[in-house]
Amino acid sequence: MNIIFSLHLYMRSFFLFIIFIGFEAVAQQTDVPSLHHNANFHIGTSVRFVPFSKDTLAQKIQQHHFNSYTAGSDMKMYQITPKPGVYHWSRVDSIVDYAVKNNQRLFGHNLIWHSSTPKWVEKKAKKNPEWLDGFMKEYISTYVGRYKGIVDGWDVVNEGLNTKGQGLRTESIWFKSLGKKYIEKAFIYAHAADPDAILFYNDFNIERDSLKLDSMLEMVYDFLDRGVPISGIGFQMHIRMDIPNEIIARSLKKAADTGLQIHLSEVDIIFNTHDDSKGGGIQLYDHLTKEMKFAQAQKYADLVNMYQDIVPKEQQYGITFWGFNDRDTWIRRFFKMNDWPTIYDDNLLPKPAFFGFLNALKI
Ligand code: 9MR
Repeated sequence: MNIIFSLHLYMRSFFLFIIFIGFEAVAQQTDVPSLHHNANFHIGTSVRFVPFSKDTLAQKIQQHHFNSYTAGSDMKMYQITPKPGVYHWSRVDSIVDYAVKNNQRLFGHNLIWHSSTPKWVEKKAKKNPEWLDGFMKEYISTYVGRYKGIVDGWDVVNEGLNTKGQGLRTESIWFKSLGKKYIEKAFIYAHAADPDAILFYNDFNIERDSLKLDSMLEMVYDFLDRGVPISGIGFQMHIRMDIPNEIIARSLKKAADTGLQIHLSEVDIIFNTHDDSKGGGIQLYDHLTKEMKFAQAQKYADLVNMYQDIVPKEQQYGITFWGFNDRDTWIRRFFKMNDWPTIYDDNLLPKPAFFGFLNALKI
């Protein structure tokens, strides 16, 4: 398979090169083929609704390329229930209107995540750990129930595993209060509220950290054995140029072997590196050269090829970018470093990365 795979990639890079020469000079924001019209699976992006709803150019591009919408933060717990007993639905309702109007699948990100748990919930759970189970049940039932049949799938639990290596994230308030059972309970509550929703476990670095991947798979197989209603695995896929394709391919294969839906849920590709912590960027490259742009195009193409070749069609839930342009990327804000991880540039023009991705799509 390796030789055939490499030959296939080699041929693609040749065609890509020809296409760049033709397109780079003329490409306008939406004067390029639509990604989702050229794909067999959903193509999505995360969106921050507040700046986005006033940004007509970003909307035009988003409507042109994407048929799946993920909220970057607007649907997280700290937005939904900032105070005890209070639910803020109005922004989610506006997002639903936007997605429906533009024929986009709405993906729910996320229900339970240690990082988006409001302070008041943490405080209460510290005093009374058992309270958290009832709260979780009510939160998930109310939220998933309200958008039943509207939100297509949910990241039910996000980043429940340790940042690196084996095991669960034991310092999370959810684990501390309820033990490892909180994960399956979240799936059970979500399934009860909307039996048709596709329910994902979502995490980062599982494409490259084999110990972390194996911990996740152990959990997934245990859930499948015991009938816990999990239906998908989300690979966030925040990758770096130097993460070997062979490692990513092996991880995708292992996950696809579960038979579950596979979502590349937060895709971007950086050149620099970081230590996974806020402000932890390490600036290796401070400007983007033509060679780097083309290498990134190839990496985007490789990713699409691996997804299409390894994940069976009926398990391809889709590919979602974590923001579609370098101007708005979370990478710069979060890691405090410059980088160019996405498919559109700072001026909202398509990059070679865009053409790499597009050209690799098969219909
Ligand atoms: O990109 C998101 C950023 O705008 C938010 O401030 C942050 C906290 O809610 O979350 C970011 O998105 C994260 C996602 O929800 C989970 N995986 C990692 C993403 C980047 O930090």
